[in-house]
Amino acid sequence: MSIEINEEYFEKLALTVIDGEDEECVKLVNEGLDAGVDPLDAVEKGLARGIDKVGEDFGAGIIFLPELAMAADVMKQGTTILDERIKASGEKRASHGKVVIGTIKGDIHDIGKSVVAAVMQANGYDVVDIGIDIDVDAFIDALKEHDADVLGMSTLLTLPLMEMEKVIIRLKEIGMRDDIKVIVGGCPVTQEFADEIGADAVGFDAQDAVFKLDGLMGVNRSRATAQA
Ligand code: B1M
Repeated sequence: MSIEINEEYFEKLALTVIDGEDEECVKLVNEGLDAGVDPLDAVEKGLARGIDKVGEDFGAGIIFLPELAMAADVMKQGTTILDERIKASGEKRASHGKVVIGTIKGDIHDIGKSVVAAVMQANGYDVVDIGIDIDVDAFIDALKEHDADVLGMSTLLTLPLMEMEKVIIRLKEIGMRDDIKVIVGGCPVTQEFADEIGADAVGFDAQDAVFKLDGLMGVNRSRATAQA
Protein backbone atom coordinates (compact mmCIF):
# COMPACT_ATOMS: atom_id res chain seq x y z
CA MET A 1 0.00 0.00 0.00
CA SER A 2 1.30 3.44 -0.95
CA ILE A 3 2.11 5.83 1.91
CA GLU A 4 0.49 9.23 2.24
CA ILE A 5 2.51 12.37 1.63
CA ASN A 6 1.53 14.66 4.44
CA GLU A 7 3.00 16.57 7.38
CA GLU A 8 3.52 13.30 9.26
CA TYR A 9 5.60 11.92 6.37
CA PHE A 10 7.88 14.99 6.36
CA GLU A 11 8.24 14.80 10.16
CA LYS A 12 9.26 11.15 9.93
CA LEU A 13 11.86 12.03 7.31
CA ALA A 14 13.25 14.78 9.56
CA LEU A 15 13.42 12.34 12.47
CA THR A 16 15.54 9.84 10.50
CA VAL A 17 18.21 12.55 10.22
CA ILE A 18 17.92 13.57 13.88
CA ASP A 19 18.10 9.94 15.04
CA GLY A 20 20.83 8.92 12.57
CA GLU A 21 18.66 6.20 10.96
CA ASP A 22 20.11 5.81 7.48
CA GLU A 23 18.22 2.67 6.40
CA GLU A 24 14.90 4.13 7.52
CA CYS A 25 15.74 7.38 5.70
CA VAL A 26 16.46 5.63 2.39
CA LYS A 27 13.33 3.48 2.79
CA LEU A 28 11.11 6.52 3.48
CA VAL A 29 12.65 8.50 0.62
CA ASN A 30 12.00 5.67 -1.83
CA GLU A 31 8.48 5.10 -0.51
CA GLY A 32 7.81 8.83 -0.80
CA LEU A 33 9.03 8.93 -4.39
CA ASP A 34 6.83 5.94 -5.24
CA ALA A 35 3.90 7.81 -3.70
CA GLY A 36 4.66 10.92 -5.79
CA VAL A 37 6.41 13.22 -3.32
CA ASP A 38 8.01 16.29 -4.88
CA PRO A 39 11.74 15.52 -4.37
CA LEU A 40 12.58 19.14 -3.46
CA ASP A 41 9.81 19.09 -0.83
CA ALA A 42 11.34 15.91 0.59
CA VAL A 43 14.65 17.77 0.94
CA GLU A 44 13.32 21.08 2.25
CA LYS A 45 10.25 20.08 4.29
CA GLY A 46 11.73 16.80 5.54
CA LEU A 47 15.49 16.18 5.59
CA ALA A 48 16.58 19.84 5.90
CA ARG A 49 14.30 20.37 8.90
CA GLY A 50 16.02 17.44 10.59
CA ILE A 51 19.54 18.68 9.84
CA ASP A 52 18.61 22.22 10.95
CA LYS A 53 17.57 20.84 14.35
CA VAL A 54 20.82 18.86 14.55
CA GLY A 55 22.78 21.99 13.54
CA GLU A 56 21.04 24.03 16.27
CA ASP A 57 21.85 21.38 18.90
CA PHE A 58 25.46 21.30 17.67
CA GLY A 59 25.70 25.10 17.84
CA ALA A 60 24.26 25.03 21.37
CA GLY A 61 26.77 22.39 22.51
CA ILE A 62 24.02 19.81 23.18
CA ILE A 63 25.51 17.35 20.69
CA PHE A 64 29.03 17.02 19.29
CA LEU A 65 30.78 16.45 15.97
CA PRO A 66 30.28 12.63 15.79
CA GLU A 67 26.49 13.02 16.11
CA LEU A 68 26.51 15.90 13.61
CA ALA A 69 28.56 13.80 11.18
CA MET A 70 26.22 10.82 11.58
CA ALA A 71 23.15 12.96 10.90
CA ALA A 72 24.90 14.54 7.90
CA ASP A 73 25.65 11.08 6.52
CA VAL A 74 21.97 10.12 6.74
CA MET A 75 20.99 13.42 5.10
CA LYS A 76 23.53 12.85 2.31
CA GLN A 77 22.19 9.35 1.59
CA GLY A 78 18.68 10.77 1.27
CA THR A 79 19.63 13.81 -0.80
CA THR A 80 21.78 11.74 -3.17
CA ILE A 81 18.67 9.80 -4.23
CA LEU A 82 16.52 12.94 -4.33
CA ASP A 83 19.09 15.02 -6.27
CA GLU A 84 19.13 12.38 -9.01
CA ARG A 85 15.33 12.48 -9.19
CA ILE A 86 15.34 16.30 -9.31
CA LYS A 87 17.83 16.27 -12.19
CA ALA A 88 15.79 13.67 -14.08
CA SER A 89 12.63 15.76 -13.65
CA GLY A 90 13.93 18.49 -15.98
CA GLU A 91 12.71 18.63 -19.52
CA LYS A 92 15.27 17.89 -22.21
CA ARG A 93 15.73 21.18 -24.06
CA ALA A 94 18.32 23.65 -25.27
CA SER A 95 20.62 24.78 -22.46
CA HIS A 96 20.12 28.21 -20.89
CA GLY A 97 23.84 28.33 -20.11
CA LYS A 98 26.69 26.51 -18.46
CA VAL A 99 27.29 26.84 -14.71
CA VAL A 100 30.44 25.83 -12.84
CA ILE A 101 29.55 25.44 -9.16
CA GLY A 102 31.58 24.54 -6.09
CA THR A 103 32.03 25.07 -2.36
CA ILE A 104 34.84 27.52 -1.61
CA LYS A 105 38.26 26.75 -0.16
CA GLY A 106 38.19 25.95 3.56
CA ASP A 107 34.65 24.55 3.45
CA ILE A 108 33.65 20.92 2.95
CA HIS A 109 29.84 21.33 3.25
CA ASP A 110 28.31 19.94 0.05
CA ILE A 111 24.69 18.95 0.64
CA GLY A 112 23.05 22.32 -0.09
CA LYS A 113 25.38 23.07 -3.00
CA SER A 114 24.51 19.71 -4.57
CA VAL A 115 20.77 20.37 -4.19
CA VAL A 116 21.23 23.77 -5.86
CA ALA A 117 23.20 22.13 -8.70
CA ALA A 118 20.45 19.53 -9.19
CA VAL A 119 17.67 22.14 -9.29
CA MET A 120 19.63 24.32 -11.74
CA GLN A 121 20.14 21.28 -13.96
CA ALA A 122 16.45 20.40 -13.79
CA ASN A 123 15.71 23.93 -14.98
CA GLY A 124 17.72 23.73 -18.17
CA TYR A 125 21.24 24.73 -17.17
CA ASP A 126 24.31 22.61 -17.89
CA VAL A 127 25.91 22.26 -14.49
CA VAL A 128 29.47 21.22 -13.74
CA ASP A 129 29.76 20.55 -10.00
CA ILE A 130 33.46 20.72 -9.14
CA GLY A 131 33.00 19.76 -5.50
CA ILE A 132 34.17 21.16 -2.19
CA ASP A 133 37.17 23.06 -0.78
CA ILE A 134 37.79 24.67 -4.17
CA ASP A 135 40.55 27.27 -4.38
CA VAL A 136 40.79 30.28 -6.68
CA ASP A 137 42.91 28.53 -9.33
CA ALA A 138 40.61 25.50 -9.48
CA PHE A 139 37.53 27.71 -10.00
CA ILE A 140 39.26 29.68 -12.76
CA ASP A 141 40.62 26.54 -14.46
CA ALA A 142 37.16 24.93 -14.44
CA LEU A 143 35.51 28.06 -15.88
CA LYS A 144 38.03 28.07 -18.73
CA GLU A 145 37.95 24.32 -19.31
CA HIS A 146 34.16 24.21 -19.55
CA ASP A 147 33.77 27.58 -21.30
CA ALA A 148 31.21 28.45 -18.62
CA ASP A 149 28.77 31.37 -18.55
CA VAL A 150 28.16 31.34 -14.79
CA LEU A 151 30.21 30.82 -11.65
CA GLY A 152 28.33 29.54 -8.59
CA MET A 153 30.06 29.64 -5.21
CA SER A 154 28.65 28.18 -2.01
CA THR A 155 29.68 28.31 1.63
CA LEU A 156 28.11 27.60 4.99
CA LEU A 157 31.04 28.90 7.00
CA THR A 158 31.73 32.46 8.05
CA LEU A 159 35.51 32.13 8.28
CA PRO A 160 36.37 31.47 4.60
CA LEU A 161 33.73 33.89 3.19
CA MET A 162 36.34 36.23 1.69
CA GLU A 163 37.53 33.38 -0.57
CA MET A 164 34.54 34.32 -2.73
CA GLU A 165 35.88 37.82 -3.23
CA LYS A 166 39.34 36.46 -4.09
CA VAL A 167 37.86 34.51 -7.00
CA ILE A 168 36.01 37.60 -8.28
CA ILE A 169 39.18 39.71 -7.99
CA ARG A 170 41.11 37.08 -9.99
CA LEU A 171 38.40 37.06 -12.67
CA LYS A 172 38.89 40.83 -13.03
CA GLU A 173 42.69 40.54 -13.10
CA ILE A 174 42.63 38.07 -15.97
CA GLY A 175 39.98 39.98 -17.93
CA MET A 176 37.21 37.36 -17.56
CA ARG A 177 34.86 39.18 -15.19
CA ASP A 178 32.68 40.70 -17.92
CA ASP A 179 32.12 37.28 -19.51
CA ILE A 180 31.08 35.42 -16.36
CA LYS A 181 27.98 35.95 -14.21
CA VAL A 182 28.66 35.26 -10.54
CA ILE A 183 26.04 33.88 -8.15
CA VAL A 184 26.83 33.15 -4.52
CA GLY A 185 24.89 31.43 -1.74
CA GLY A 186 24.87 29.56 1.55
CA CYS A 187 23.57 30.52 4.98
CA PRO A 188 26.10 33.24 5.92
CA VAL A 189 25.81 34.97 2.52
CA THR A 190 23.64 38.10 2.58
CA GLN A 191 22.64 40.48 -0.18
CA GLU A 192 24.90 43.11 1.43
CA PHE A 193 27.86 40.74 1.36
CA ALA A 194 27.19 39.78 -2.26
CA ASP A 195 27.07 43.49 -3.21
CA GLU A 196 30.25 44.21 -1.25
CA ILE A 197 32.31 41.57 -3.05
CA GLY A 198 30.83 42.43 -6.46
CA ALA A 199 28.81 39.25 -7.11
CA ASP A 200 25.93 39.57 -9.57
CA ALA A 201 23.37 37.76 -7.41
CA VAL A 202 22.77 35.80 -4.23
CA GLY A 203 20.51 32.73 -4.02
CA PHE A 204 18.81 32.10 -0.70
CA ASP A 205 17.66 28.58 -1.56
CA ALA A 206 17.69 26.33 -4.61
CA GLN A 207 14.56 27.78 -6.24
CA ASP A 208 15.72 31.32 -5.56
CA ALA A 209 19.09 30.48 -7.13
CA VAL A 210 17.32 29.44 -10.36
CA PHE A 211 15.11 32.54 -10.23
CA LYS A 212 18.18 34.80 -9.89
CA LEU A 213 20.08 32.85 -12.53
CA ASP A 214 17.18 33.25 -14.97
CA GLY A 215 17.34 37.00 -14.33
CA LEU A 216 21.07 37.11 -15.05
CA MET A 217 20.77 34.97 -18.20
CA GLY A 218 17.64 36.69 -19.53
CA VAL A 219 15.52 33.53 -19.29
CA ASN A 220 11.81 34.20 -19.15
CA ARG A 221 9.52 31.55 -17.78
CA SER A 222 6.49 31.58 -15.58
CA ARG A 223 7.42 30.40 -12.10
CA ALA A 224 4.81 27.72 -12.49
CA THR A 225 6.82 26.10 -15.26
CA ALA A 226 10.09 26.00 -13.32
CA GLN A 227 10.96 22.44 -12.33
CA ALA A 228 11.22 21.63 -8.64
CO1 B1M B 1 28.81 22.05 9.68
N1 B1M B 1 28.50 23.87 10.32
N2 B1M B 1 30.66 22.12 10.27
N3 B1M B 1 28.92 20.21 9.10
N4 B1M B 1 26.93 22.12 9.47
C1 B1M B 1 27.20 24.48 10.06
C2 B1M B 1 27.23 25.28 8.76
C3 B1M B 1 27.00 25.38 11.35
C4 B1M B 1 26.09 26.59 11.13
C5 B1M B 1 26.52 24.50 12.52
C6 B1M B 1 26.37 25.25 13.82
O1 B1M B 1 27.36 25.55 14.45
N5 B1M B 1 25.15 25.54 14.21
C7 B1M B 1 28.50 25.80 11.65
C8 B1M B 1 29.01 27.04 10.92
C9 B1M B 1 29.23 28.22 11.82
C10 B1M B 1 29.76 29.38 11.04
O2 B1M B 1 30.78 29.35 10.42
N6 B1M B 1 28.99 30.45 11.05
C11 B1M B 1 29.24 24.54 11.20
C12 B1M B 1 30.53 24.18 11.63
C13 B1M B 1 31.17 25.07 12.70
C14 B1M B 1 31.23 23.06 11.13
C15 B1M B 1 32.66 22.62 11.45
C16 B1M B 1 33.71 23.75 11.53
C17 B1M B 1 32.58 21.80 12.76
C18 B1M B 1 33.91 21.34 13.33
O3 B1M B 1 34.67 20.69 12.68
N7 B1M B 1 34.14 21.77 14.55
C19 B1M B 1 32.96 21.66 10.28
C20 B1M B 1 33.50 22.42 9.04
C21 B1M B 1 34.61 21.73 8.38
C22 B1M B 1 34.99 22.47 7.09
O4 B1M B 1 34.16 22.71 6.23
N8 B1M B 1 36.24 22.87 6.97
C23 B1M B 1 31.60 21.18 9.94
C24 B1M B 1 31.35 19.93 9.36
C25 B1M B 1 30.09 19.46 9.06
C26 B1M B 1 29.80 18.03 8.61
C27 B1M B 1 30.92 17.44 7.74
C28 B1M B 1 29.62 17.17 9.83
C29 B1M B 1 28.40 18.21 7.91
C30 B1M B 1 28.49 18.48 6.39
C31 B1M B 1 28.35 17.20 5.56
C32 B1M B 1 28.27 17.47 4.10
O5 B1M B 1 27.99 18.56 3.62
N9 B1M B 1 28.51 16.42 3.35
C33 B1M B 1 27.89 19.49 8.57
C34 B1M B 1 26.52 19.90 8.57
C35 B1M B 1 25.53 18.89 8.04
C36 B1M B 1 26.08 21.17 9.02
C37 B1M B 1 24.64 21.72 9.17
C38 B1M B 1 24.06 21.11 10.44
C39 B1M B 1 23.68 21.49 8.02
C40 B1M B 1 24.17 21.91 6.62
C41 B1M B 1 23.24 21.34 5.56
O6 B1M B 1 23.58 20.38 4.89
N10 B1M B 1 22.01 21.92 5.43
C42 B1M B 1 24.92 23.28 9.35
C43 B1M B 1 23.89 24.03 10.17
C44 B1M B 1 22.72 24.45 9.31
O7 B1M B 1 22.89 24.94 8.22
N11 B1M B 1 21.53 24.28 9.81
C45 B1M B 1 26.35 23.30 9.77
C46 B1M B 1 20.97 21.46 4.50
C47 B1M B 1 21.12 22.13 3.12
C48 B1M B 1 19.99 21.66 2.21
O8 B1M B 1 20.99 23.52 3.31
O9 B1M B 1 23.48 23.86 3.00
O10 B1M B 1 22.03 25.77 3.86
P1 B1M B 1 22.17 24.57 3.01
O11 B1M B 1 21.92 24.99 1.48
C49 B1M B 1 20.77 25.73 1.09
C50 B1M B 1 20.97 27.25 1.09
O12 B1M B 1 22.00 27.70 1.99
C51 B1M B 1 21.22 27.61 -0.34
O13 B1M B 1 20.42 26.65 -1.04
C52 B1M B 1 20.55 25.39 -0.37
C53 B1M B 1 19.31 24.57 -0.65
O14 B1M B 1 18.14 25.23 -0.20
N12 B1M B 1 22.56 27.55 -0.91
C54 B1M B 1 22.85 28.20 -2.08
C55 B1M B 1 23.68 26.88 -0.54
N13 B1M B 1 24.66 27.07 -1.41
C56 B1M B 1 24.17 27.88 -2.39
C57 B1M B 1 24.77 28.37 -3.56
C58 B1M B 1 24.00 29.18 -4.38
C59 B1M B 1 22.70 29.51 -4.04
C60 B1M B 1 22.09 29.02 -2.91
O15 B1M B 1 24.48 29.71 -5.52
C61 B1M B 1 25.74 29.30 -6.01
